[in-house]
Amino acid sequence: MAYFKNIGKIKFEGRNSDNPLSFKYYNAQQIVAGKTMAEHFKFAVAYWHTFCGLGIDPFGFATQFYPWNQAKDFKTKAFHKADAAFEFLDKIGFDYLCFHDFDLIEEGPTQLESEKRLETISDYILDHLEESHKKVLWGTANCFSNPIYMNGAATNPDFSVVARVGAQLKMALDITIKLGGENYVFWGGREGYMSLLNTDVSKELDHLGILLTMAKDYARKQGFRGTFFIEPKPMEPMKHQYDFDASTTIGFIKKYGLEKDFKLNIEINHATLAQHSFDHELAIATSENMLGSIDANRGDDQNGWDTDQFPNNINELTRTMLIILQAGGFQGGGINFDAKLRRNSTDLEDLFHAHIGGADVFARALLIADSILQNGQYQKHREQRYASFDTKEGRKFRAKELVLEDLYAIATSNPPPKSISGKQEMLENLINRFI
Ligand code: XUL
Ligand code: CO
Repeated sequence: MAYFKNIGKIKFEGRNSDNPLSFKYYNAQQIVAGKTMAEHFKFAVAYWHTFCGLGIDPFGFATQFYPWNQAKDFKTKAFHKADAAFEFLDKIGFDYLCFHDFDLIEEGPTQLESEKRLETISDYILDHLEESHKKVLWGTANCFSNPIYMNGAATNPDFSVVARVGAQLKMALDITIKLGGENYVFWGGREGYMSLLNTDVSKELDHLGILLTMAKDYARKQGFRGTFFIEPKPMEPMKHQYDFDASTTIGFIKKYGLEKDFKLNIEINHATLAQHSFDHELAIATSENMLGSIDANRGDDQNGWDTDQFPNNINELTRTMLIILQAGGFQGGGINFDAKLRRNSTDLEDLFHAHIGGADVFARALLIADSILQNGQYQKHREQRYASFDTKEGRKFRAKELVLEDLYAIATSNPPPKSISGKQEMLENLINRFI
């Protein structure tokens, strides 16, 4: 069945086109900095927001009555959703999907029943994938919606729940591998606490480390060669989540010896919830060679919630594309639009406007960042700022060949340091000149 009957394949028409259902900047096959735009971005559609979303918020019922969600029985609904997903991917022209296990089909009353259901729907999705040549950027397990996880999933104080998480992770890994998933994500929505009064933080963090190690070992045994990503978020739904931000998560990954297999999936709106800028999180991740993938969206400047709006800030994304380009791209991942329509955007074509806008703003940011890097003033300024470490003594310091007494000797035998401008405004102007 076709769901988006009045919409054809979205084409690149350039910035002068008046057609809202066309790309103005995203031209999949256009080469920028040695790669096509499609290769730079690996855009993915988030199954949960785009095909499962209903427009519910804490104060209101569903507003988005998509035709693929109307069947009464869960199986038909799952098949319809899959049809809609592949029609959408074909028309928007992105190569990838991301999903949680229970986005694909409604969770069953028992683990075994859920497994049976997922077996059926994944057979159907596999056929779609093979036919369309579309791919799975990453899969994940929803270990946060079911009430059994209200006290935590891997960090639950009850071992029987931890075992249940293990069973669900095994199932989600099996499905991701079956569907050729290129990566696997862990987002710890319930891994944290509501109150420290009832929480043993040290035990809980250990349990999380042990479970992630088990999941990695199992997937490797099954031949999974992709990368595991942890997606940091500081709070929501818990008061405090353990994977607070990039720095905290990198520390966790290293503490549990997972750095060979795990990288980060950085989400824009999670960065802002942690009171960071997105480029801050990317700079921290790339400084450790840990930028695996990103979840693209944006928050709201005034209220600070996880509003998951589609990205549209060209200045912010130019700064982030500068970091991503200089890092040589992502470690295995791409750009997943973990974003949803506002609940009063109720037309089917709004799904297209949202994804078109997201792809265009990234494409435009890529073109701008590439011109900035080709111009070279930006890199030159940053290099010059650290030029003193290229002197004989500066080099020795970086090579750890000096002791504190050497610094004392250098400092006392030289004139006092001069004041050197950081030139922030000049650099801000440089970025704006290219925008
Ligand atoms: C929640 C969030 C999740 C993860 C996958 O804020 O971002 O959708 O991306 O579980
Ligand atoms: Co996300």
